[in-house]
Amino acid sequence: MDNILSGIKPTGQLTLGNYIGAIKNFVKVQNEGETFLFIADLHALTLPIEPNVLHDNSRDIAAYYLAAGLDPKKANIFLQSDVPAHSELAIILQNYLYMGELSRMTQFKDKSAKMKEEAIGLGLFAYPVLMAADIVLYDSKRIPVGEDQVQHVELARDLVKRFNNRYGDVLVMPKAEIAKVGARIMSLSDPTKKMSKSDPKGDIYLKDDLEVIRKKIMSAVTDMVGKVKYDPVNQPGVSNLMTIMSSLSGKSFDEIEKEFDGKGYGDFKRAVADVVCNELAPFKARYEEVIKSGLVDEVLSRGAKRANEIAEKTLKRVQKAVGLYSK
Ligand code: AQP
Repeated sequence: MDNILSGIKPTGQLTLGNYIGAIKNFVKVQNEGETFLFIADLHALTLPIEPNVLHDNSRDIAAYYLAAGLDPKKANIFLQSDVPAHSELAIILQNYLYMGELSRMTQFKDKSAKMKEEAIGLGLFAYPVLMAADIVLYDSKRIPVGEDQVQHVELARDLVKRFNNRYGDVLVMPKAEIAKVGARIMSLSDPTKKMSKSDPKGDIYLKDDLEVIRKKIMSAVTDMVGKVKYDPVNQPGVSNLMTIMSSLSGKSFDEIEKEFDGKGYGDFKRAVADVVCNELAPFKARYEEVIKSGLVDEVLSRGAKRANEIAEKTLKRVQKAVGLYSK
């Protein structure tokens, strides 16, 4: 069975996009191979963040992982910063990725677009280098991510090809896996933009009360067409709500279109809100139980122990390949 790796950066409160595009898939794949799920706290430092916020968000993600049904016996849950090999490997791998390719990364362009050049941190630019290190450390072939992270995984693949061409079969080739439905959940207020934890407009937060979630869905932007139809170009708002409904209920777009044929957007939105709240109500209750249980510390330390074992081996292999060894 192939190893599986993914992560979430603790830059803000998790959104329904993170839940559908990432966490739900993690729960599925944990039975299919040894799974490494890290909380990307080093990546979170690439944009300004308060220390207590970073710390609290990191532990919160671990609690949400557990609440979603991730089993620490199957999935190793850990903080990226608890495994020093991530940083050490990134220092080596940065020599095999180039400025041109890093400057073409969409995430870098989006996040730096409104910043003055003097204020753009090197870490933000070099983000994909650290991410490539994250990916290759666990010899993972399978990388379940939302659509926005595919470009970074592709760059990691280029790096592996380049590195192995030069040094032999040292690194395992990873591959991004995206969900068939729900790989890109859009903002409810601007459905042409991705729902993003660092951009509060149009977000549904997992922390939101169910009533707030209901209100947000009821006031989601739709259109003047007046028909529930999957057409992301002409009806992005309705299509986004259909995606949310489909990925949580398992109904196909065809089934949803038939169910709401001749009905108004009010009925449709109420049904979407029901599906979302039915899914999140037990999840939120489990999250509260996890917080009360005090399990998070133990899970993180057990996960880091196993992650360090594997990561150290890969780091040694890379160091040896490039000539960094004493005997
Ligand atoms: N809107 C989304 N739809 C589907 N999947 C999504 N993901 C994020 N937003 C959506 C997936 O969640 C995982 C964790 O993401 P991340 O924390 O590593 O960073 P991100 O992709 O940049 O997510 P955010 O929420 O937009 O974070 P910020 O605002 O900090 O940049 C990834 O698998 C991602 O694809």
